[in-house]
Amino acid sequence: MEHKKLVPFPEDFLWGSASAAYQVEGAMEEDGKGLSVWDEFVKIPGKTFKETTGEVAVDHYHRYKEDVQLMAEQGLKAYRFSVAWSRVIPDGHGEVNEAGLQFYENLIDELLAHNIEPIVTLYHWDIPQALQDKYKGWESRQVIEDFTRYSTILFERFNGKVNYWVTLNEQNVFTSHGYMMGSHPPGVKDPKRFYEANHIANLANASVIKAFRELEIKGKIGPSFAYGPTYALDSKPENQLAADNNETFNAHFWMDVYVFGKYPKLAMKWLEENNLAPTIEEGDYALLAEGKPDFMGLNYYRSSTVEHNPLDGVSEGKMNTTGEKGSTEAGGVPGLYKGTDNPFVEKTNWDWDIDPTGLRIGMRRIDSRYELPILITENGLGEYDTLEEDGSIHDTYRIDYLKAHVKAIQETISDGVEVLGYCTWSYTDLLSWLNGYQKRYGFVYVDREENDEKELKRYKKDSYHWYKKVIENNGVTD
Ligand code: BGP
Repeated sequence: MEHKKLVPFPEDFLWGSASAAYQVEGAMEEDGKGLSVWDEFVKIPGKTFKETTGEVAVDHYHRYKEDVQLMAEQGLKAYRFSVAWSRVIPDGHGEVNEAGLQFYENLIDELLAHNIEPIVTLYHWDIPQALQDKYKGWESRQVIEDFTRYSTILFERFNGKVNYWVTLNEQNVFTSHGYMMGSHPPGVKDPKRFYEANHIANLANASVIKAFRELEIKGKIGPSFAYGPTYALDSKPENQLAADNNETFNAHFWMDVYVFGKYPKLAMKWLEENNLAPTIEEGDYALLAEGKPDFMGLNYYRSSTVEHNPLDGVSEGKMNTTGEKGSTEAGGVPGLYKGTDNPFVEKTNWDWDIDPTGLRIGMRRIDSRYELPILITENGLGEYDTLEEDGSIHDTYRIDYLKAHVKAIQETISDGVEVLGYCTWSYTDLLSWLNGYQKRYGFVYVDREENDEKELKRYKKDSYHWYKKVIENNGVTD
């Protein structure tokens, strides 16, 4: 569908950028912060690229004013960040640490003073280690109450200052990596435990949204979901079926629960057949039904392409966490689908498909099925950057990537889809969970390497100046 004339971006469109606590803050044990599962997990040899940790990260905890100053100068309209649960409640369920809350209040006030809308993520993967030790974190229903209490403390403290709240960041990613692939904490590889923990996370998500409504907190709330559309390799019906399976099991399986309060029938049938269905207790569906969000937060990086996978076909693949192009090995689920190469798109050095049209397709699919406004909570390009001697960084490839995605958003708006805003990933460079510091995403370069923090000095990349203009011109990219 080509439009003769593109509809302009809405006047109040949120041109933003994002980060997450563990990836930027550092100050691991400062001002009473408790440890999170990530603080501990990264100590296990071989889990992260070159054993990198977020102990110091990019020191945003101490440099937040400098970072907000850079945002202000750029004209940024919104900044999405996450709160570290263990900073606010060090052991996850006991006493509140006022110094932790104060840090976030200072950050929010600093943003507001510069007319930057704070978008607050309640959970970006860093559950307090104490809860992991006490009751296995997301595997116990006790987490529902603890997570709701923690969230309520934030709602009440920042009510009126924060208008956009994100509940769980990429529930599909933290549960599948944490319990199926063993690559995120708690490092478990057990499909049964994965589906159980995921169900509990669904209940926690709904419970927090329910509390938000009951307390009549101002603003909008919704999850951030990692989604990219799935394509079939070709028009062979078996491959189309595989694409269908992938959408059902990797997208509807979460978004249906958020919006409709139930799992897709097809997926539940398969889970039951394979003895993997989560335990549903009385009252679960009633709670899920009360968790309908105000928007769908969308983290989009890439689309994926699949083909038929026989019952004795491949399962586990291999991730590229080194930046050696071509080192990914596609995985799948026997009997459902397997990943394959899309010959029509370019890839990054980490083998992620670059596909701006995929963003448009994805948003249209979300719009048709869920009829909710979309807030793009992440989108960006992880690449190697070079700091030149004069302090410049010529990241043309990032500008190209972002420009194409901004255009795709405008086309999607022109298709009639409601899009509230666009947060790029990320504002400053930061720690990529499994890929160290060399996989950079920011508008602002941070001078540090995997195991050398240097001075953590900030430099504006070319993309910084480019985005400044995009914001000034409300989406006109050149
Ligand atoms: C998303 C996460 C972010 C961020 C991003 C880039 O899944 O929400 O926290 O890390 O992906 O991914 P990566 O760092 O693996 O390149």
